[in-house]
Amino acid sequence: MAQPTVHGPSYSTYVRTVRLALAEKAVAYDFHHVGMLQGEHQQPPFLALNPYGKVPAFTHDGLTLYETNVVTRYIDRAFPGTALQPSDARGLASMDQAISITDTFGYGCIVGKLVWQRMVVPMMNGTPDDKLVAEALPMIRLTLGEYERILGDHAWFGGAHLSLADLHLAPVFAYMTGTAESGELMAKHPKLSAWWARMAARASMAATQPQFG
Ligand SMILES: N[C@@H](CCC(=O)N[C@@H](CS)C(=O)NCC(=O)O)C(=O)O
Repeated sequence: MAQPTVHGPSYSTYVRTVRLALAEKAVAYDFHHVGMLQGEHQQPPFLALNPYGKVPAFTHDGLTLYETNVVTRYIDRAFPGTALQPSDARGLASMDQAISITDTFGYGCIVGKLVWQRMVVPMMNGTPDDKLVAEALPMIRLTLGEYERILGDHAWFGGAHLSLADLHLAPVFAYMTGTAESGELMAKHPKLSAWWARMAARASMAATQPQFG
């Protein structure tokens, strides 16, 4: 079987989620950089893979997929290696809940507002908008509280074993924990903090470090 290809920039959280799934399953893949900050994801070559212009896209043996949630589930089903989805209904529900919260609420306030203002704007020589950050904090607090509740006393979001939910959240946390606000935000959530320490130490995280420039 041919190797799959991930299309997108390494600095995208969603691209990193797909790469984490491949790394955790020890699947070899090709990585095709798409310069999102330069607008390449809105150009015809990438739009031919994902007409919605969002990274990542994923190709494998004539199959083209997009939407990270779809791609990571395909990877888990199509390739041998450790299962990344729990087999019990409750574990799966926790996994799905954490992924859905991230897509619907967490990504926008944590990456779209906090991380964007604190990291991306300064990288592009701009001045962060503190008002936008302040506006994002209540939703971030709510979301982190929900993560803490869903995790409960489990080691991972799907239960006793690492699951796709951990891989969806980790790239978001990797950026969030680099912001000045993170210490205060995470201090209220000891279980989530312990989860992040476990997750950040995995070899797959070291293998998928974002590269800028
Ligand atoms: N629903 C998409 C979201 C992907 C997404 O938002 N990717 C961001 C980068 S992390 C992106 O493409 N942003 C570019 C844009 O919105 O123009 C998925 O699950 O893959």
